[in-house]
Amino acid sequence: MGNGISEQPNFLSSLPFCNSLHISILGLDSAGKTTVLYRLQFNEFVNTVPTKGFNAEKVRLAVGDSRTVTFHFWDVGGHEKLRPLWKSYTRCADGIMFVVDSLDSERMEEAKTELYKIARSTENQGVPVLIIANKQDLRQALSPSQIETMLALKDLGPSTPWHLQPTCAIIGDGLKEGLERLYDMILKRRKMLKLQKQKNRP
Ligand code: G3D
Ligand code: MG
Repeated sequence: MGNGISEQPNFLSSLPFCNSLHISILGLDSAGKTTVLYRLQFNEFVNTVPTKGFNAEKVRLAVGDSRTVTFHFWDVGGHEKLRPLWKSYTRCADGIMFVVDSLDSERMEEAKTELYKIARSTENQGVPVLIIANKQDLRQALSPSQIETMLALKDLGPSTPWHLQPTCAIIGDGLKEGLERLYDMILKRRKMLKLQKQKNRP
C-alpha cells in the first residue's frame, strides 16, 4: 500500500545508487521502534527498555540487487515529553520510518496527529515516509487497511511519498520489504531533485 511512488521497478533500476542514508525511526512510545532497530541491526530479537533519549546505530544492509547500503538509524524516544526533539532528528533525514502499534486503536488518532506534524513540517517536505504497521503477529491487531484509514494516509497528499508496511518486529517479518520500499522512494526523490536542479539552471 502506498501512493505509487515506489511501484515502478524498471524505472527504479535506472536510478543512481546511494550508499549512505540517514533514517529517523519515530512513533509513539511502545510502538516497537527499538525492536525494529535491533532486529535490523542484529537480525535477532533484542529485549528493549523504554528509550529515554535516542539510539543511534550504523547498519550495513543489502538492498535491491544486493547492493550494500549503510543506514544511519536514529531511534528517538516516543514519550510525549521527548516528541519535541523529533524535529532535530529529522532535519537531515533521507527517510522516516514511522512505527505504529497495530493493537493500539485508542492512540491511533494521536499517532495520526504526530505523523501529520512530521510530514507537514517545512523541513520534511517531500521526505519519504515508511509507515510500519507493527505487531501484526497479535490476533487483535488492526489490519493494514484499517490503519491506512485511521491514519488518513491518502490525505497525506502527493508531496509526501509513503508506503504502509505490515510487520512483526519480533521475528522480523516485513521489515526488509519495508526498507526496500523506503530505499526506492529515497532514490526516486533524489532523482527528481536532481532533474529540478538541472531545469532551474540558467
Ligand atoms: P518503542 O521503542 O517504540 O518504545 P519497544 O518500543 O521496541 O521498546 O517495544 C515495546 C514493546 O513492544 C516491547 O515489549 C516489545 O517486545 C514489543 N514489541 C515490539 N514489536 C513487536 C511485535 O512485532 N509484536 C509483538 N507482539 N510485540 C512487539 P515489552 O513487553 O518489553 O514492553
Ligand atoms: Mg524505544
